[in-house]
Amino acid sequence: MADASTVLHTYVIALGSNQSLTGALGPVALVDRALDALDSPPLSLLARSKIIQSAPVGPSKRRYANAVAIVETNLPPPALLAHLQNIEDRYGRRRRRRWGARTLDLDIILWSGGLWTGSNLAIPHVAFRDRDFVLHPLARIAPDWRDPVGGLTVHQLAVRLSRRKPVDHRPNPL
Ligand code: PH2
Ligand code: MG
Ligand code: MG
Repeated sequence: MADASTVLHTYVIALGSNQSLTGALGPVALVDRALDALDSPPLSLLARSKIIQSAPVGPSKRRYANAVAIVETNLPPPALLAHLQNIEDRYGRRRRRRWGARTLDLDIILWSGGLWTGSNLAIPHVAFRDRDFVLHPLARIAPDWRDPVGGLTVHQLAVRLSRRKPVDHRPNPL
């Protein structure tokens, strides 16, 4: 039987940044560096999207640079999470407020193994079906990858999200 370290896993990773680390390392450069880190052992980069700029979702005011990547590795989900947090830390990530501005955010979105539920990790990522900055770049590089929960492809999820009515932010009159 193959031991755990020889099993190859494939993952979708979402990258985001909306804070500079230094004058020369702004959000786009940080996402670009992170893409290099996702192509260094024990990871290899199978595909990547372009880097896009997106309006912030949540309380932070600054625009984001976002991208998605597909990586192959022998790391199972908890070990990959630790590895990604290590890369975030290397690029100056400070864990303060939830959804606060961040120099680098690396989120596991999908996994070739399907579902994973742990105390600090859930795959698929709980919010990815609502995030155009994840679904639209991902639909360009992995349109046929299926959400193991609802069974829709990434392409179908992206189309569904762009058809959905924008949220009405006016106060409720009642
Ligand atoms: N990440 C968040 C919260 N809001 N908005 C955009 N546009 N891009 C992100 O990567 C992002 C966000 C939490 O990680
Ligand atoms: Mg995130
Ligand atoms: Mg994160």
